[in-house]
Amino acid sequence: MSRPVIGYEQLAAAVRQFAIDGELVDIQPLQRGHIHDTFVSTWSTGSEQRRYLHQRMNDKVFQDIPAVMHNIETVSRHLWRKMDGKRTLDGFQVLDLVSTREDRGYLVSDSGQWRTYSFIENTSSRDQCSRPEQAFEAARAFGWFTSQLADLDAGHLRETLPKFFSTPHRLQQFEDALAEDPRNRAKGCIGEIRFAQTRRDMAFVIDRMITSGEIPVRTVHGDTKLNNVLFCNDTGRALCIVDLDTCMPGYSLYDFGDLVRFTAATSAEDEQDQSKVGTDLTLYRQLVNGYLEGTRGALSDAEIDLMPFAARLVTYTIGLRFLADHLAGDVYFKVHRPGHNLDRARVQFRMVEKMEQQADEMVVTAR
Ligand code: GN1
Ligand code: MG
Repeated sequence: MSRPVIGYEQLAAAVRQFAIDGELVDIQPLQRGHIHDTFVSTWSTGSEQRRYLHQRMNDKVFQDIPAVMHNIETVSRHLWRKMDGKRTLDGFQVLDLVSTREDRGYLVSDSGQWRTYSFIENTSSRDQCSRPEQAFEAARAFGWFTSQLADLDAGHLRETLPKFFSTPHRLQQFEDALAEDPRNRAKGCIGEIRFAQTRRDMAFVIDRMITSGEIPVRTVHGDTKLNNVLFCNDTGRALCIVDLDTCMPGYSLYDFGDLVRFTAATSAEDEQDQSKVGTDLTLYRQLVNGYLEGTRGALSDAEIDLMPFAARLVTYTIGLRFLADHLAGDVYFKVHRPGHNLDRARVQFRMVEKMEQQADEMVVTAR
């Protein structure tokens, strides 16, 4: 989904509305995510320079921005309260939302709806692991995040994107897009459509277990890509979880499954060379161990047993979303080349296939 480009003056006008001291020195775009437009600004107060991260939120995707910001503020407040004035909690930092000069949590302006965070310095994010311990660290961080939110009443959070985590819902969206086929693209992806259809039974497993009470509803992060973890440049450890857009009631294994989908992948999410696609089992084991460590005994035996299944299910689910968006004409995810969403869908489905073959090696025995 492409959005209007924005000129420097408009950008500067928006960021100046936030309660930031000093003089604006520079604003640079930051390429991250498929949804929002992100920028980093630098401000000078005499000898010191500070940076801030600004996002123009995508209000086509998130049609209820007040609800999104309510969730982010609720989750952040919950974590800040636990920090009790300290800079870190169990070694993790928490995102610091900067208010507008009118003391609002976000800005509504002619150029869009904006939010701002203090930039967390001396950290980096990555799309791939350069060392297996990074997978452990990322999973530990997301597990920790879930365990810290376990005592937050999920009823306080709004469902900003209805049925976001529901695979049956994603299957329905895919089937609707296929039935309509507005761009006449179905004929170009028969193999992927077949793949999606032959695995449809898998879609209903988790929903059934939630309904029967076999697994609980928990507040989840909802977008546990490796690049949503900031690593400390000095220690190499995970320092901060970012992108709280999809913090909503869900099932915790969604987070674990999405971690595997992205972090244990042997290729990029949009790799065009199918021979590179797969799941790295060393990284997978690190993710399992890190997630168990981070959740600190909070997961039930049933949830732990489902970890390999969740990896396949979430990968399949995101594949359905990419394929549905390709069929619908690229209306949701940003695309940077023709067929981009189809490439992404292909990678997800190939990973599912590989994980089906690796099922025995993915069983979790540790508790
Ligand atoms: C989107 O924009 P980004 O990268 O934070 C999407 C996630 C998908 C992900 C796939 C709100 O996240 O659900 O898993 O792309 N976010 C939304 O890469 O739909
Ligand atoms: Mg996101």
